[in-house]
Amino acid sequence: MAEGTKDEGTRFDAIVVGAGFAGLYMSHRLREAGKTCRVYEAGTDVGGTWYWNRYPGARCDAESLAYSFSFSPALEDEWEWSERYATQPEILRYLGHVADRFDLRRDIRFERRVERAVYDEAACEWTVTTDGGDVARAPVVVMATGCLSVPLVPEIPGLADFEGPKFYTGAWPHEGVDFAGRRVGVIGTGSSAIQAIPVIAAQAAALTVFQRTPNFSVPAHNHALDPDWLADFKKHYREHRRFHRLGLASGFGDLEIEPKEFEPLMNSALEPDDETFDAICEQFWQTGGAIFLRVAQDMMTDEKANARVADFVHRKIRETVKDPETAEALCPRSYPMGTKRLCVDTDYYATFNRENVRLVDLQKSPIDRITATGVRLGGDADEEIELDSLVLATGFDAMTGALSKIDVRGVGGGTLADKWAAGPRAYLGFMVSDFPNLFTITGPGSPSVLSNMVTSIEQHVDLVMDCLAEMEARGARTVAADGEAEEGWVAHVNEAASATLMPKAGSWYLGANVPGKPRVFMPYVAGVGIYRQICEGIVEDGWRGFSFA
Ligand code: N01
Repeated sequence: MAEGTKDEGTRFDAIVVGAGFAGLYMSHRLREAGKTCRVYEAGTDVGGTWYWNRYPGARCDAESLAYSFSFSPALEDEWEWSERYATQPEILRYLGHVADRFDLRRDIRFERRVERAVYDEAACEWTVTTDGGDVARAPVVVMATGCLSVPLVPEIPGLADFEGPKFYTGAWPHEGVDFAGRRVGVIGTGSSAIQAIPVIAAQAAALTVFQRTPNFSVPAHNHALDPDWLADFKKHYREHRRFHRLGLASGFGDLEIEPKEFEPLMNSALEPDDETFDAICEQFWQTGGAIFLRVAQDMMTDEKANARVADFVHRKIRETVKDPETAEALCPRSYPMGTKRLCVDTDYYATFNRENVRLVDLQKSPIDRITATGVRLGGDADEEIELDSLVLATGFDAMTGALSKIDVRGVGGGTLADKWAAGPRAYLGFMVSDFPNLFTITGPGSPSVLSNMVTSIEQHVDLVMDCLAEMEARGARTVAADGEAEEGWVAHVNEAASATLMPKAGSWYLGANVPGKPRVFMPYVAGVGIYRQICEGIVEDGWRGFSFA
């Protein structure tokens, strides 16, 4: 339980849960509008996902000049990003700077995990309680809880028996970990592992990577930002930001090629002859980053087109990884490329050429159990791998995890957990019917994790402020999503996903990584530009689908 002053029935205009990008910007906008606000944050400082994910090699896979706030040109001007893709410590420093610059810390209570939020229909007010004993009331609650903030503990027999240190990438020790001279095992090969593995391999005596499903990864081609280039870029920042908000790239950036060429280069990956096809793919590969998925218009809709691009990546893996068996095991084949989150790496595949690195293909040799001193493989392997340290890069209960952990009770005392028992339902991913005056920043049903999160966060926070202004203009005390509008939106989100290859992988987008979680494709696939236009249309139509009372 946290020390310090407690809120004891204190009333605010709004309560914000979380002090990452979303919570910070939300509290800034509320403050600017003259509203009182309390932010509760479980960590000891600001940062959200960047506070917790401190594993070696952690950096953002959206470009720093795009993955940063756009609301303040002065902030843009004064902050100097040092690299194309910022490291976790640099992003955390940036968020600390934002908190100080806009004097946001005074509204934040740290080391407070929100446990309950209960709506009182008569008073049109929420009561929020924390594990630090705070009780606070506000007409408005904003959930800025993040999409990837609840690390998963995998169900692997014997996990508790391991006697050496265990580290979760999503909750890494703040003091750092020295792997020098140690025999390290990494379980998982998602984005976190793919960033951590090359760095751990360079430190450890031996590294064993336990891979259940190989992931597609493209090179980051990260580099320091040239000060002259940066100064020139900043002259056109507004134009770039407009592109991030409205472009097809889901706000990711891809600054080295935009805004001049943001259309995919191939209408269909099936059209060009082999030489042209390879040359275009190579151009994208050399550019680096998640833009690779835009190499062809039909990349995410046509399985054959996707397979042709995947084959290019398989060839790249085979060219890089010297041991043919390891190279084959690293080639993803069980799902179309991009239907699991594309990873962006620095030297991931080349790391498997190191003498001290071994890949264990769990498809062939599954983990039988974890023992006190290592990992026992079953199947044909029947082998025990001795380990000193274990790294679990096993992912998150994504998008709904953080919200489901809070006991949220809306109209009639109904809980959010019950409402979402068969999968999340939210209007625009922004409000949930029966939960008036409660906003979900980048909630399920919005582009969120398929976009540059900062672009999407700013749009949702601005929409909250517009919604509060509309309430005031109408003299309303409550706003709520209509059940029918919500049903329609959920159907549209599913339909949009079904028109693509996205549901074809057992991904965390679908909740497939969490045993027992209903399989519903959670993010909205159509991109930030289209989503923004839809939201603007709804507002112009007098907030269609929302009821003010
Ligand atoms: O998690 P993941 P992550 N036995 O869920 C494996 C964002 N992010 O933390 O695929 C063995 O992707 C699991 O295997 P499988 C980004 O959006 C961004 O890496 O389920 N293995 C998988 O390989 C990303 O997508 C950045 O078969 C087990 C891995 O663990 C998201 O966070 C950096 C297992 C989990 O991969 C999540 O990434 C990092 C078991 N029992 C993360 N259980 C950047 O901005 C799970 N696995 C760069």
